[in-house]
Order: sequence, then C-alpha cells, then structure tokens
Amino acid sequence: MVDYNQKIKEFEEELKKTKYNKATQGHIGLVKAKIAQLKEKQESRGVKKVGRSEHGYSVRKSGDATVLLLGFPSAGKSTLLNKLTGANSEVAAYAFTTLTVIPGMMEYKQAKIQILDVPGIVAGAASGRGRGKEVLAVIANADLVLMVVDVNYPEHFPAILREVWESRIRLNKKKPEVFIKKKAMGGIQIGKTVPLEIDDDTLRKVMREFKINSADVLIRSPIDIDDFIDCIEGNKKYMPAITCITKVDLATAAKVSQIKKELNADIVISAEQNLNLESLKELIFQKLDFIRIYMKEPKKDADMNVPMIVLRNSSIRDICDKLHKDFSKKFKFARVWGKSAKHPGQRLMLNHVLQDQDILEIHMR
Ligand SMILES: Nc1nc2c(ncn2[C@@H]2O[C@H](COP(=O)(O)OP(=O)(O)OP(=O)(O)O)[C@@H](O)[C@H]2O)c(=O)[nH]1
Ligand SMILES: [Mg+2]
Repeated sequence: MVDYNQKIKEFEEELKKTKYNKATQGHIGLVKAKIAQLKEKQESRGVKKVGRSEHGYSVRKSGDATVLLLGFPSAGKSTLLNKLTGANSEVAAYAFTTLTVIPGMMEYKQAKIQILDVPGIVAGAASGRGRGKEVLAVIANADLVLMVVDVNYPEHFPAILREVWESRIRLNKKKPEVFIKKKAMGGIQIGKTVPLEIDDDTLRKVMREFKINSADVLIRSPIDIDDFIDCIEGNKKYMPAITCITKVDLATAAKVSQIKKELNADIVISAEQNLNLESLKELIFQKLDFIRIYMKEPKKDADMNVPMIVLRNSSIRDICDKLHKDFSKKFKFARVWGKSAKHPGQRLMLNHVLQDQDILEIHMR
C-alpha cells in the first residue's frame, strides 16, 4: 500500500524549503496540488476502513441558527455553554470530560440560537485522533464556529486552525468567485476581472495536475494558489467564525492583551467570572447575520411586532420549512413587500431570496 503520509510529509518539507517568488510559484503550485490530491486519497481510504456508520454524531438542528464550540480539551467550552444557555454540560478539570454533543439554547434579541458543546479536539484530530473526525464533521452543519482558546495555551490556536483547514472548512472567508467549465478540447482559457498574484502559467500547471487539460476559467476574486486548488476540488465549506480567549481571570491584563493581539482574537472572556459574556452574545448575534421577515396573512395587515428571525440569504422555501414540515409541498405562490420585491406585493416562488424586513404572504394549495 502507498504510504500517503510519508509522501505528503516529503512534499511539505519541500514547500518549506522553497521561497515563494515569481520564479518558483509554478513549482509551488504544482507541489500544493500534489499534496491536496494525496490528502483526498488518504481521506477516501480512511473512510473505507472505518465505515461510514461509525462516523459522526447525530445532532438535530433547532432554533434559528447553530453555533459550534471548538477548542482543545479543558479549554472551557462546557463552562461557557452552561453560562450562555443554562444547559448542564459536565465541567471538570481533566481532559475529555465531554464525550458527545451537548446542545443548549441561547435566547438573544428574539433569536433562538442553538449552541453545541462537543468533545475537545487535539492536533491530529482531522486524521482521526481522539474523536476529532466526528467533532469536525459536526462543524459542517453549523452556521458559525466559536473557537475557544485558554489564555494560558495560545499555542493551541494555530493547531485548531490547522485541523479545521484539514477538514475542508474555510473560516471567515467568502467562497471565491471562480468558475471552471471543463471542455473536451481546446486547452485552458483564462479570463480575469481582477489582478492576480499568480500567473496564468501556474494556474494551468495546477489544473493539469488535476487532469484538467481543457477548460474555460473565469476568475472574479483576488485568489492565491490555495484558493484556486480549493475551487478546483470544489468540496470546501466556507463559514464565519469567532475567536474567543477564555479564562482571562487567570492571567494579567498585560498578558491578556498581548495574546489577544497575537491571535487576532475577537473577544476575551471569563466564563467562570461572567466577564464579557453579554458582549459575546452580541458578537454571536452580529456574526450570524440575521435578517427579520414579517409574516402577513392574505387580506390582513402584517404582524410587525414579532418578526421571523432567519439567516441572511434565506429563501421563501427556508421560511416555509421553518414554519411547517410540509408547507413547501403545499405552496402555491407568495407575495412580497420590501427590499427584495421589484414592486409592492410582487408574486414570487420558493427559490426567491428575501431581504431584511421584507413582508411575506404565503398562499397555499
Ligand atoms: N479560572 C477559570 N477556570 C475556568 C474557566 N472556564 C472553565 N474553567 C475551568 O476549566 C476546567 C475545564 O472546563 P470545561 O468547561 O470542562 O472544559 P471543556 O473545554 O468543556 O473540556 P472537555 O470537555 O474536556 O473538552 C474546569 O475546571 C473549569 O472549572 C474560566 O473562565 N476561568
Ligand atoms: Mg466539555
């Protein structure tokens, strides 16, 4: 059997030795493409061996959005969950106290936000250490990742980022606008609407490494080589994240602000001492990027007191699914007033994307 790990290591060593510049970028692109492919192969072999059935926790999503707490063992995730939601997840001074997914519900500004406490992850989690694979798989179903870092272990932070990256998740990054249309022949044509660091030659080399020899490529975002490989593979998930440093009661103010700067963290808290927990709630609310939709019944005025809280870019279908499990089956059409409507009361169908403060009237069969 091929030792993918060994090969990946060799290529990574080579990357470390190569300085990035105009002359080497083609080679770097190629090596990165090779690493990406080896990792995919390694991943698919792992799945075969373990069997899908053993994979993953089953968590039912509920509420208006789901936030996942991610951090090393003993970082303070369960303590934080309990404080934010009034849940009762076991807290203890030893590692791996939490062994499964513990949900809690945080109510804030009329939004119901589900928070999931999961086992701690460690370096190597993405390739199966601890319950890492299962934990990281839960992220894919969340709407926001809250990374929890113990102020006394800042070195855990880059390790978490690495595991998340390995799990095909890209944090705080919009999906790059790159469109690749494969063709049977004709070579690789590249169109760009923005100036790029990488040259066309490198892009072509990388694509050929992925066995794409003919394609029309349109690039509308300022991407780097890693972004481009992500776009070719097309299996990455892009989602928002918050970096939170906790247990700041255990460090001096000077140390806290130094670590905050080093990690470029969003907020510092102490769950135990109730420090900055309200600000954290507000930050979670902001990051989730909710919009408000007012429901209206035919021939009646809209209820402007209690909006439905949904994530930005929600469609009429998302609202229907939230109201009742078979609303979208019985759906006939909808009328919309507000920013997303071309004219007041526009007649629209399930795929229409709503905007903040739209008024929605659903007509059923
Ligand atoms: N001083 C201080 N201690 C804290 C704080 N938050 C948590 N702790 C302590 O840190 C230890 C670990 O806390 P947990 O909440 O169980 O940590 P966890 O991240 O859920 O750990 P695992 O479930 O093992 O992954 C416990 O002894 C907590 O009392 C805090 O803000 N300040
Ligand atoms: Mg825990």
